[in-house]
Amino acid sequence: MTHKAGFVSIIGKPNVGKSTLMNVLVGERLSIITPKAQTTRHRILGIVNEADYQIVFSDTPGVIKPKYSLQESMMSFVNGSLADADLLLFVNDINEKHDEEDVMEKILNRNIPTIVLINKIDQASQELVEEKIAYWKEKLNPIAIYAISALHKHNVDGLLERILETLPFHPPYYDKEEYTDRSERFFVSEMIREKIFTNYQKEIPYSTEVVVKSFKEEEMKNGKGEMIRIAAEIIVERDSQKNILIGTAGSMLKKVGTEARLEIEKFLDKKVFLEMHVKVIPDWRSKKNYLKSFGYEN
Ligand code: GDP
Ligand code: K
Ligand code: MG
Repeated sequence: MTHKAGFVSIIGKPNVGKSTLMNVLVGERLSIITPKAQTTRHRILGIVNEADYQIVFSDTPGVIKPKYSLQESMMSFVNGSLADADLLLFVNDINEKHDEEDVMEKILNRNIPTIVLINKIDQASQELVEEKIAYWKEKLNPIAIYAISALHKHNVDGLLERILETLPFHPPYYDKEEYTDRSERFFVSEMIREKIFTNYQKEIPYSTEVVVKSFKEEEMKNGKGEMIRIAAEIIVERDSQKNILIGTAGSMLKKVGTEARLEIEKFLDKKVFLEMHVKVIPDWRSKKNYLKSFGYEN
């Protein structure tokens, strides 16, 4: 057996750059990225395939103390990803003073080889980088520490090699053609959610879920090739949120729809027709049956 394969979990506090890193490592834009905490709600696999190895990365939600059922489910995705991991990438933001005891507790409890990634060094001095390296060495004694900038793809090449060194010899877990476990419909709903995170303030992003109701390939008229017709439902918790989401004469929803469509067209490499409706489901974030139907199960 000369083929290596394994599961590598990317974990850390919210907003440290986990999703940015996963996309860089996989070379695909799988995970949505915004400046807001709790953008990522699921465990999303990103698979790197080469002739002699397969690395299965898991992007996960940032570790927080759950306050409602949706967040409990988000944390169970984190725990599930830890349970499967051959290797952990513990990401932190060099400029944030998070209390990371909860993440460290998860790591130290499990005895999984860990690499610490000190991210966003593009925004820090060399002194601070050295200080942090010493700090994490002392705190966790990881198998390696890398100071990186995921955003600028800085110091990430060496990381991939180090990951490979630690992975066991094992046959591939997934078909070597696959680069994720998620469907096109899932990524479409995530891209719409990303635009909601970047276009609205306060509680709107956190109160919103997106469900793709239909996804159909159609021949365009005049033999211009194929297009995809997508119908999506945006779910919020209250009528007032619905009004904000739609905006005056539908202006905000139109803006979100246009931005999302452009993103989806890039991703699918096809022309897209996107239709969106807003629906109110009171307190969906606390209702197990809705959470289940939206895929928040572990
Ligand atoms: P996550 O919540 O841990 O998944 O973090 P994201 O990947 O969503 O990133 C959160 C924010 O940090 C986004 O605005 C990213 O553009 C930004 N970010 C990520 N990596 C870096 C980096 O290396 N340098 C800088 N300056 N910003 C970064
Ligand atoms: K984020
Ligand atoms: Mg994320």
